Amino acid sequence: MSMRSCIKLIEKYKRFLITSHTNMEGDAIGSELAFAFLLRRLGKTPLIVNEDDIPYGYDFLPGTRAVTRYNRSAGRISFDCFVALDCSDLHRTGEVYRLNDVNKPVLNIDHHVSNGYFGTVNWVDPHACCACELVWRLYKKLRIPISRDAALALYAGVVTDTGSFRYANTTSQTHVIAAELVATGIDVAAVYRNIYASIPYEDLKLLASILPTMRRSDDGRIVWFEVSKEILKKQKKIFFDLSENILNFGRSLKGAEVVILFKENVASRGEVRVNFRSHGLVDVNAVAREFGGGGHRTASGATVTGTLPGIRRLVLASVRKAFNACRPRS
Ligand SMILES: [Mn+2]
Repeated sequence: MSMRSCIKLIEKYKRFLITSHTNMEGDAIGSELAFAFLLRRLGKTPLIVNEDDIPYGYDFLPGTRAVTRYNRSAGRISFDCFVALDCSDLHRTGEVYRLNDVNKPVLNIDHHVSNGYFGTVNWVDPHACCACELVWRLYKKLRIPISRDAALALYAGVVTDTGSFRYANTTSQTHVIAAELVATGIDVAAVYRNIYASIPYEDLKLLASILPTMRRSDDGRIVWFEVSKEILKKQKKIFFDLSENILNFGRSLKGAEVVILFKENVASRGEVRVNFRSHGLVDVNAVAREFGGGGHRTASGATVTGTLPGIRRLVLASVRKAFNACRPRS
């Protein structure tokens, strides 16, 4: 199924409940907002409901104030169509998918190669650099002019999912989209400043305390960090995207191919979030899948039950195995 079935669904219904994944970032919030702007232009009624708050650094995006947080005890929200953006499966929405126990049609718009095709209509394109690219294509197809507000939201998604045009998912098309968005007059430097250059002092100190946990394999190709419950408990509220920042440090290390972050879950006992980044040689989506997770070839994650040392052993063994399955580099 494709964009065509997606458009048919949009045309058919009036009220849309839009959501994305937990641990929101630029692509999640950007695609939601831009999609909601598009629906409004079509005379539809969109409502964005998320499990999490708007992530730190993104509240400058127009429209974020109208975003609702999921509330189990709230009254029923009536809608005709449930839209999941940037979600590989429905459980990535947290509890929000429960709002659709009324069994309304589900529109699944995503770019994760691990997408489970859970929708009534599935528009999944792993070649898209981000979910925002798909929403941008909708604007083009429907010939809807991209307002500056929509451009800002889309640009935030493009920038964050491509690592500011540095990752392997950056294509000439990515730059074509970016050029068009910038031409609407958005303030590119302000986007950077808001998303990347506004880390609270305490958060940067926390990051500094985690960096010494860095270890690497003998050949230097696997690098990992560990965040214990104790470290996280010391600082109740963390505003910036701690995981992304740690992983970026690992990724910048010479010789590193795969970077792993092990983070103990503060809320639930014996659960560890494992995030993977790869420069492309190793498919970390496949590795994450072994542990019940998924994502992209170069960025993925899984939530694993067990102790941190035990999980570390299993995960490192699996990554080593993945290296052995790769062709040796010439
Ligand atoms: Mn994305």
